[in-house]
Amino acid sequence: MTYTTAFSVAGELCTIYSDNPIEQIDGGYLITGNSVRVEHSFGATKFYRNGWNSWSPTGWRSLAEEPLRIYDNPERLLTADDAATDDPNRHLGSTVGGLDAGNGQILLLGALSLGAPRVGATEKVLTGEADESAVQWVVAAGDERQVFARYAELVSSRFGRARGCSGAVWSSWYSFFEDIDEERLKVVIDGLKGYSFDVVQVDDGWETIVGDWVAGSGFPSGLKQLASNINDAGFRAGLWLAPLICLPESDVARLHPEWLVRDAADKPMVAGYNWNSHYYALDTTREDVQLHLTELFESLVELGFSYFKLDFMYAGALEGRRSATVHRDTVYRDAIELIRRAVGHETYLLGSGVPMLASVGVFDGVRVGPDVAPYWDNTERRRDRSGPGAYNSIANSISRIWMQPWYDVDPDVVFFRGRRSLLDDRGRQLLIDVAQISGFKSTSDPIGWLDSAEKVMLRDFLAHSPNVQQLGRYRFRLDQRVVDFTDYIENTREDLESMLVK
Ligand code: 9PG
Repeated sequence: MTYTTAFSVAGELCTIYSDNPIEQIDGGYLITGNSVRVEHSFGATKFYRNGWNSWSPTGWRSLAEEPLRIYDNPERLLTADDAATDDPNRHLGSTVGGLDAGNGQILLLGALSLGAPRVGATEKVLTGEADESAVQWVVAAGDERQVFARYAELVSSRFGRARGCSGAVWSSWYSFFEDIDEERLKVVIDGLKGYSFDVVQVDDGWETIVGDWVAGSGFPSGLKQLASNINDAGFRAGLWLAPLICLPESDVARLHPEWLVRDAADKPMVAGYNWNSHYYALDTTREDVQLHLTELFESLVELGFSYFKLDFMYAGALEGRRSATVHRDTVYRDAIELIRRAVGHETYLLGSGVPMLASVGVFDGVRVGPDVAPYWDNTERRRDRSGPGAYNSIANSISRIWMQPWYDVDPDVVFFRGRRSLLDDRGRQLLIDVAQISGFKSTSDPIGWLDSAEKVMLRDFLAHSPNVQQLGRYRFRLDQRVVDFTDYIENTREDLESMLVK
């Protein structure tokens, strides 16, 4: 039997179809099942697509255009979105989707449960589908910001909210990338004294190899000394790890092949690509892997780290053969809960490359877009919204600002530096504005790279948190100033040509 409920939004009729009874709740309808349909009459309107993980393309795109997704790059697709459910011919996203009803009104369909929920749209119907039959959905319609807020609140009421506070973060990634060592960081840490940063986070490059989380040759004094150097300078010590993956050359992959998630041919499954290589995922349903992760994080906390940027975490939620046959979303959730138990509630957990929904309630902060870069965009990969660049980072982050009730929304770092940057003043100001809107403040600029005006700008950024009010989809008031991202996000500004890398 099919249950139906009709309602109207912006003067247009919508009808929900479900195999299970439809329950009316405050601000919407609740539906249970592995599929739900909402017929609409908005035609070729804009569709809100939410990508699966931190880096996945997210935002509004007309149904008349080609779907928002990663094109012509299967390696990037596997790393930066949900390759298992990707469909080049459909407007389809993960967990939540919406349609623009006009006049500031939207129709939203969002999942309240794990089980790989997806939302797709055509000019006639908004569809929810999932792997599990007990998935709960909400349909809500009305004012755009109120509808997103209602959905966000329903999710938090089921998944909780981690409440750690990061303060301002200095991260080594966007200045030195992997080229870090203890001497170089000592100079940076010295320079940061007197600036009101809370965390100095050492990014990728400290470890011997991805998978083996021991200090590499650039850190002969070891991790305990590194944490002490940071803590003694008055900052919390932060560390980057990708604890659920390993490169094929790592000790963990070579000595424990049985720890790896397997593919259908019973070979170690390729979980993604980076560092000029493919890499594997750990089977976190195994007790020995669980023990390995618990010991790893307990020891890192013991050494003095109290902030972790956990990266490439989506690999723990890929489809694959594991020792237990639970749904991949549950596998992931269990793994991050285990890490949370090991580090305790005083430690700040920032997720990057994480599935957005399954991370709610465990991570204190989550990266909501692809990597920023000191240039606006790269014309070589215009059809890949997941690549590094200021445009991609800003477009995703602003489109996910409504996730603030779930965790701190990390839009990635601000570049204050003029040197080693192709961003002009506008580009820099947009990054500053996004960071102020999100409230998550970070940079990678060593103080020694800044001229005196840039140092003043950085100090002002750290000292000042404007009152933020969202006025429209892409419009905000920061204290008395109105910032409008519309022309930038919709790519309707000709004058940004100068900031493109060609
Ligand atoms: C360290 C970096 C930084 C950065 C992270 C992450 O889709 N991709 O192929 C992809 C590769 C790398 C990447 C993001 C996406 O960078 O976001 O801040 O920590 O790892 O290696």
